[in-house]
Amino acid sequence: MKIRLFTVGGSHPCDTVERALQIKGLSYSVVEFPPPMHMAAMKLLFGARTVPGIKIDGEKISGSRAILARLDELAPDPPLFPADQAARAAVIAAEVWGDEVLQPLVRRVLWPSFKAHPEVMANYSAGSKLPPVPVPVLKLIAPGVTTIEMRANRATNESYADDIRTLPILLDRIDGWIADGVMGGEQFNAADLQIAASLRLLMTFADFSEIFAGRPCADLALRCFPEAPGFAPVGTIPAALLPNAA
Ligand SMILES: N[C@@H](CCC(=O)N[C@@H](CS)C(=O)NCC(=O)O)C(=O)O
Repeated sequence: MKIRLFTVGGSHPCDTVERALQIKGLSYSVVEFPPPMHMAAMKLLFGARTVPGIKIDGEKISGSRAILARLDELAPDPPLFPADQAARAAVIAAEVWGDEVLQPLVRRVLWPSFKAHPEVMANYSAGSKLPPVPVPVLKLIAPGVTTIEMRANRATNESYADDIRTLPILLDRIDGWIADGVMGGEQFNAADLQIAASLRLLMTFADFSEIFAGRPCADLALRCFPEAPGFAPVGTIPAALLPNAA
């Protein structure tokens, strides 16, 4: 099987797919685009402007969930979805929530943070295969890039404050799935990969360390993604927006 994965460095749904490929022991190559250039390139190549996209022996698939489902058909072992119908439905429900609720929230938190602190953006290119952009250049292009990305992701000052305030409630929900055995088993399933990638990216923000402290979902994210490029120091997110750690 010839597999080419189309990504943006640091993109959490791209990390989800890459981890699935690794778990299944499939070899692949990566084509990485710089944001926001990927939108036009992906639209041209896949008909949809988002990453991840994948080409498997010429077959094009766009979207992390569709890709994981296809990978599971092509390489069933180890499975990303349980065989039992009820367990499978629960994993898919959590995976869909991770894709539709948590994943966009992460983008709505990330881009306004980068807009306010362009110097932090440079930390997130650590895992990139593209040549590094010097910090002065990054500071120059950051207003344009972050404005385009905020628009594309419907991120506003209001959504920023709301998303940060409600984060602990979302983490409670994930911890509930872990307690119920839907997520967090020894072998990672599709919901683990989808949700843990988002959590791991949020955990690169030192301001969230108290919110994540001692949570089973934080352990899962670290187990799933031991390494995560990027670091946002304390103060990247205004303290006034942070909810009480308790
Ligand atoms: N939820 C979809 C979409 C992923 C997505 O929105 N990816 C972002 C990068 S993390 C993107 O390409 N955004 C560009 C855009 O919204 O046009 C998936 O999991 O594949």
